[in-house]
Amino acid sequence: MYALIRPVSDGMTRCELTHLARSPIDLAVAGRQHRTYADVLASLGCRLVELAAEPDLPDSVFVEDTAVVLDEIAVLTRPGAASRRAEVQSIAVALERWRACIRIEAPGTLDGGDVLRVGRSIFVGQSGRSNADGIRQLAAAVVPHGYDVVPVPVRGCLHLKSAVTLVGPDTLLINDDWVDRGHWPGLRCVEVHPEEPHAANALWIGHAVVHARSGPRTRDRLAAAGMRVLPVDMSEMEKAEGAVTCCSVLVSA
Ligand code: CIR
Repeated sequence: MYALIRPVSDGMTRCELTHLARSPIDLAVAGRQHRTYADVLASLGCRLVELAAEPDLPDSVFVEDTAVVLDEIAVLTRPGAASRRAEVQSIAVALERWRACIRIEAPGTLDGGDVLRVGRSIFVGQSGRSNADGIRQLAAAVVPHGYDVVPVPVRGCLHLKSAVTLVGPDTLLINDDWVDRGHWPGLRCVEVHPEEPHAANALWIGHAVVHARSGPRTRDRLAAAGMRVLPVDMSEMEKAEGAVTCCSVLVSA
């Protein structure tokens, strides 16, 4: 497994914000947190591929939003925030080494943070970032490879994966206030602790779950459900509305 990552941008203090008020981001701390996050991925067997920093692209550490990588192809997104569209080019260059790439074109928009794959089903958040045309283009790209695409309404959060992520082969971590669990009738659900609405974003790799240290009560619930949880400090990314899945694009070799 390769993990594409990109260092924190020197411009991150000018990041996009949708649901949070702006608060000071310590770039030095953000850089250290990102390094630790990368070390955790490496400890789980990921081979790190670090892209060049992009000082003029404030949200460029959040590489997840730029691409959807499947075993068969990669779909390069057209992020919903115009300020983020230039992030895609360098990701495209990196991904073309491993996958045939298809691009989402205007007027479509799609953020990778809205895309949750569960087996051969690809759930896509109908968020402020991913529009109907973007979801239609994604379906046109992946249906020929045997996937089905299921649009999912979300409310109160930035992306589908702010509300729900996969933490095991048949287990979701979910915030029921932001998404309807009825979309996944066959799966077990671990619900976030009510005081930790942002804790539904977790990154499942192999036999471990990477999870933000800001969600200790939810972490207890994951541990009680039998998961090996690796907490990482993400405080500065969280001020930019980022979390653990957003900081990498995973590519199976
Ligand atoms: C944005 O609003 O686009 C960034 N500030 C945060 C993106 C986080 N991405 C993600 O959760 N996939």
